Amino acid sequence: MAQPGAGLESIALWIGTIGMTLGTLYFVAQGWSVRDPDQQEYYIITIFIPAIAAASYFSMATGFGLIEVSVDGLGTLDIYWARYADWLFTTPLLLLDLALLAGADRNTIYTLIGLDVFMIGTGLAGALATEGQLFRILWWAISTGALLVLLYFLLGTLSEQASQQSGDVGALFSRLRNLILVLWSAYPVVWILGTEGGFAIVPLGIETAAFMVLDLAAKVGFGFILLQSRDVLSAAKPTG
Ligand code: RET
Repeated sequence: MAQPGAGLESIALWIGTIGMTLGTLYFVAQGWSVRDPDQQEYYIITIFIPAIAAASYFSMATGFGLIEVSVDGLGTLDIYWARYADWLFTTPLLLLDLALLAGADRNTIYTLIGLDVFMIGTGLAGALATEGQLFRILWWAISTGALLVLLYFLLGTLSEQASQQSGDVGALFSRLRNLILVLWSAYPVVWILGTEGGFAIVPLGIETAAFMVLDLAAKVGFGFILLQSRDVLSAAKPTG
């Protein structure tokens, strides 16, 4: 079975495992005494985000989450498929947190989550594609297109709906939305510069460390900011 490379690759995966586990435990401890159902909703969603990632990182650190893919013209690539399993569930949960805060209507939530699942699914297709580098890059372009439309909806429709919330809710929403804009945009860049894109400008060890830092910030950092503002959470009201 494939094993993670020694050194930075393995260290990054174990830091990811420990960081996501600690993040999960911290959110559980913080949410233990919360009785307001509206606030509990955010805790439930936000606890599953690092919990799923902790399992995914554990699978990657121990080699289960890694496969070798033989690509025409590129040879054998080490592909961490478990990332996509993680992202497939956690990125919709992150969007759901943000949409609840914005008081988004159902159709906006479906659109965001649909785009997101499409983005991760086509990204996985690119990671597993064996037909040559060009096809991997085409999948990347399709996935990145979905990300751009998703970010456009965050800045447009969702921000418009959030603007109908009280000042505190709106300010928290803007902070978290901006965090997503910056962090999520970095993922396709790491992917195309890293080993998946076939250029391998960034070696797998550095790529693994970069994804780990991004994942911790996008999950634990995001949850930390969101759950810190308990009173604000119960002030967010559905608009649609
Ligand atoms: C992929 C494939 C290449 C194109 C694009 C991608 C986008 C990934 C994103 C992932 C976000 C992950 C988060 C994880 C939470 O911790 C799949 C790398 C656009 C945006 C936020």
